[in-house]
Order: sequence, then structure tokens, then C-alpha cells
Amino acid sequence: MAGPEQGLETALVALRDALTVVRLPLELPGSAEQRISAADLVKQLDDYVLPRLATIDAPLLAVVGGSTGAGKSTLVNSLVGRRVSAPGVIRPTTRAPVLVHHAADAHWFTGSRVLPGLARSTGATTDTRSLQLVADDGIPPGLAILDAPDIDSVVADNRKLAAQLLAAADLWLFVTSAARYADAVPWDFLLSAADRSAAVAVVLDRIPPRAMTEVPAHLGRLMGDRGLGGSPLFAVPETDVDTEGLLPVAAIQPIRAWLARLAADQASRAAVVHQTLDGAIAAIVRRGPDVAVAVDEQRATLDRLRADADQSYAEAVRTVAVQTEDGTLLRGEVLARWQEFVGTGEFFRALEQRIGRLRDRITSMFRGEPPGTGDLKVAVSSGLEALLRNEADAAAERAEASWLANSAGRQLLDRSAQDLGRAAPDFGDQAARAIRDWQGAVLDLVADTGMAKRSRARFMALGVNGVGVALMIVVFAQTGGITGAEVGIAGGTTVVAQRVLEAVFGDQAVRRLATIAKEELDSRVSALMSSELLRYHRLLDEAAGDPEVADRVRAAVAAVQRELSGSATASTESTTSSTRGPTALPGSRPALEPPTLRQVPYEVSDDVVDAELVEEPDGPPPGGWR
Ligand SMILES: Nc1nc2c(ncn2[C@@H]2O[C@H](COP(=O)(O)OP(=O)(O)OP(=O)(O)O)[C@@H](O)[C@H]2O)c(=O)[nH]1
Ligand SMILES: [Mg+2]
Repeated sequence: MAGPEQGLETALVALRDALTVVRLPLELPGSAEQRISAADLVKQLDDYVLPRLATIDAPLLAVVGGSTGAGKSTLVNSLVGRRVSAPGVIRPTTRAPVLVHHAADAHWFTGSRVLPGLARSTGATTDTRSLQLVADDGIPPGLAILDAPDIDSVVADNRKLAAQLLAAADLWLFVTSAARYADAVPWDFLLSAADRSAAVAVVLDRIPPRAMTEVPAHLGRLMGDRGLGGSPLFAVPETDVDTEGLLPVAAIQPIRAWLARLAADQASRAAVVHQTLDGAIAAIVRRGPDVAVAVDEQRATLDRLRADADQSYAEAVRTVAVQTEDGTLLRGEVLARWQEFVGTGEFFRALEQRIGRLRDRITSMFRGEPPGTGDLKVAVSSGLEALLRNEADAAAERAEASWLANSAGRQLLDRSAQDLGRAAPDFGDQAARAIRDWQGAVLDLVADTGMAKRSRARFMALGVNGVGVALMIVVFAQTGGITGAEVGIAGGTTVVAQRVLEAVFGDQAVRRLATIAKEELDSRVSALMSSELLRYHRLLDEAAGDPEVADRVRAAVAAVQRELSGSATASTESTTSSTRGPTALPGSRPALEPPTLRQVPYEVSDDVVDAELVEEPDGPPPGGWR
């Protein structure tokens, strides 16, 4: 294969590869349908389009499909002239497909060229994953007939397999009966064939003599109304089967003759192949973008859920950032321990009154590590930890509530083994570690800065811990905001801490240290909340899949379309030499030239009188394939 066909094959392989990685894990409106569609398209490409494109000269594969008991196996046996597939009275009978071909064509089917998912077998089998190959010279070279399981019995495997087999057909030989020709399921199949312009011939079986005029005509009208006007319709009257279960030759002769003519002539075979192949490619091109849209919808939904969760945790980080600098933490335990730390209430009041003498008083108060530093650090830790837990729980609750508000969010939450509506079970440990680390960093910070200062003596007097906790207190009250009865006392608290630090470092340095200490705290809080948020992200990531896939599907579809329009130009330029006929344009291949259905007046005689098809003048003589 050269030129445009090769480009088309490459583009279709790319489309196939892109469709293979499509995942639609969320149940959104329409996603079940697109999930099936993506899988169908891959199958259709693997089972039919790609192998057919690669071996355009392979025999024409006619798949005999239809309802259980319609007489498919009987028809196949009768066409071949011997029993190759067991017919039966038990429904459904055929479980594994049987493919009959001329011995010379065996090599086309023994490999995995078509239906690569089915193992080849040479004997009768009931294994639905295998394809029984029968070589019989009762079939002309260039034609293969496949007896498929039914499309509508209670056996789900049969229905699935039949759909797969029909999708792999060059030609559908669709069997229905006079009693069942208006059933819904067969029509669904016929409509899908019409939708993808597959070559279809309908065999209307077991028509009672008195209905020979009316019923085929009615079915013909139904077909015409549903886009199958160009498809041949073969009317087979009710007859007795012989001891082998075969129909009389006369009853099936028109079908046999028509198939023989298709098989014998390379051009008409190619026309059928191209009608189905081009129809299949056109349908794939039509359906591919819908799959990409479904992928986009999943992505957009996941993005929205991600934004909701992110926002909730960003709010937690913001709240903690505010509450660790507006004085909120300087209450209860922290306040009480601070008061103990700087001295009695009395001393504290004295400080408030005479703030100017603070430095001397403080420095003379503390000798070495002041008592109560440890308690204060603990109080700061537990105050911070309580704040963090509150906000982590609140963030989890908000994120969960926003996810619960829509179905996709609920689906993801259902997949989580954890309760995501509250902080993670190990949050307490993580928070305690983060706080410990922060306190350590603050102490390192004051130690590094303090040792370099001239006022080293004061620093030594307070100790690293003393200066460190004072810095924490300053951080917690940077923006003020304390109200009510605590104002005086807490306000004083901060001032004391501030003065202590200024006495050691000077006021420029205090501002810088407080800023650094606050940044250290904020970044730890942010990391802590991120690891909480990660629980939500993990669920999203598990559902996300390949981010490029929708674009890859679209790009591949566009490439296929480009190839098709390229080959349209090519075949327009060389219409006369094309085997596809004078109007051989992709997407508008010539329909089969169907024999027109003609009713032969029915006469009761010992011979079967059937609806006969008008044959070309050089049509085959009755009774044989040629
Ligand atoms: N008298 C008569 N019997 C028929 C005719 N066609 C089929 N039968 C019988 O109807 C029954 C079902 O036929 P099968 O050929 O097994 O039907 P099928 O469509 O292959 O059915 P599944 O394999 O179940 O999908 C068998 O007993 C056949 O002998 C016919 O034209 N005339
Ligand atoms: Mg059967």
C-alpha cells in the first residue's frame, strides 16, 4: 500500500492509540455512552478498518447476522451446500462463530488479520472467544461467509460477539423472518449499519406462501424509510428443510448467485469493501470528537472539584495566617503562662505604668533561663495546634460539602477509604511536628542573631528560650485586634515582649526577626494544609488520566479527515481508472448496485417458488455459484 492509503492508515493508528487510553471514570451525563463508543471505535479499527485497509484484496467477508432462530446457520449451510454449522431447535444454537472460505483463501483467515481477539479453531467449538475456520470449495474464492451467534437471545456473550462480528464484516447478510421482521433489536442493528453506510443485504426467511406478496414489500418499505433503500432484499419462502437441515437450492439460489457475482468480480468486490470501509471510517471520524468532548467534560468537572478543594484549604491557610498575628492566640493558656513568665500581675502593672524603665527591670529580673519558658512554649504549641486543627477540620468539612453538592464529587468521595470531611487521623502528629520545627527555627533564628549582638549579656540573661518565646508573642500580636477585657493586659503583654526584644536586638532587628518568624510559621502551616489537601488531590489524580488524550483524539481525527480529503482529490483526478467506480469519493462511495426485488407469482406446486431477483443479463445460471 502506498501514498494516501498509508497516510490514512497512520492517522487511523494514531486515532486508535489515542482512543485506547481514553478513560471516563466519572459518571457524567452521556459518559457511559462515550465510554462504550470509545471501546467500540477501537474494536472497529482493530477488527475491521485497519486490517481491511492493510489488505484491501482479502476476500469479501459476509457476516450472517440476525435474531436467534431466524435461520442463519440453516442459510449458511444451504449456501455452502453442506452442514458446516449446526442448526438447532434450542435457542440460541450457535455460540461460536463459524467462518467458511474457499481453500485457496485460507491464509487470509488463519492469521490474526481480522478479529485478532478470537483464537482460530478448525473443529466445532462452543468457545465464544474462538473462530472456527472451515475450508470448503462450495464457496467461491474471494468470498467468505461467517455464521454469527444471534443478536438478541438472553445470552449476553452472544449479543456482544455478534455485534463485534458484524462490525468486522464487509457485507452484512442480515437474516430475519416473516414473523419477526419488525422486531426492535434487529432494527437497531440495521439502523447502525445504515448509519455507518455498511453494505447490507437482508434475507427475509420463512415467508408463508400467502404472505409472499405483502410481507417482502412491507419490509422493503421499512428499509427504504430507514436509509436502507439501496440494500438488496432477498425473500425466501417457507419450505421444508431436508434431512441435513438444508433449504432447497432454488430457495437460496438468488442469494448464492448474487454473492457469487460479487466474489467473481474484483471491481464489485472492491466497491462493497469500500462502501463499508469508508462508511466505517466516516462514522469513526464523526464519533471520535464526541469522545474527546466527553474527556473534556470529565476534565472540566475534575478541575472544578479541584478548585473547590484548593479554595477551601487556601481559606484555612489565610485564616491561620491572620489568627497567628492578630492577637487571637494571646488568650487563655498562652496569656497566663506569659504573665507567669514575665512575673506577677503586680510586676506587670508596674511595667505598664513605667514602660520607659522596662529594659533595666527586665534584664535585672532574669538570670539565665527564666523560669516558665518551658510552660510558655507548651502553651504556645497547644494554642497553635488547636487553631490548626480547627482550621484543618473546617477546611475538610468545607471541601467535602462542596464535593457532596454534585454527583461527580460524591463519586470521588465514595472511592476514598478515609473520611475526608475531617482532618487526617495523623493530623495532630503532623501539626505538633510542624509547630516543634517552627519553634526550633525561631530559637535558631534568635540564637544566630543574638550571639552576634553587642548586647550579648542581656541575651545570655534571658536565654535563647526566653528571647525565642518573646519573639513568638510579638509575632502573634503583630496586627493587634484584641478586644474586650483582654485589651489592656494582652496589649501590655505584647509591649513587654516587644521591649524585651528591643533591649536585646534593637528595634530594627525586632521587626525583621518578627517578619522572618511569621514567614517561617506561614510556610509550615501552608505545607501542613497542603498535605491535608493532597488527600483530595489524590482522588482527583486517580480519576484524571492522560491530560493530552482529548487533544490527541481531535488531532488524529483531523489527520484522518485531511487524508480523506487528500485521497478525494486523488481519486477525482483518476476516476476512470479507479476500481471504486466513477463516483468513488470518500464518504460517498457508490452504493451496492442491488438487484431489484421482484415478486414471482406464487404457485402451489411441488417445486419451490421464491421471490426472485432480477439478474444482470450475464448473471449466473441457476443452481450453482457461477
Ligand atoms: N422448515 C424450515 N425450518 C427452518 C428454516 N430455517 C430454519 N429452520 C429451522 O429453524 C431452526 C433454527 O434455525 P437455525 O439455522 O439454527 O437458526 P439460527 O438463526 O442459526 O439460530 P441461532 O444459532 O440460535 O442464532 C432449526 O431447527 C432450523 O432447522 C426454513 O426455512 N424452513
Ligand atoms: Mg445459528
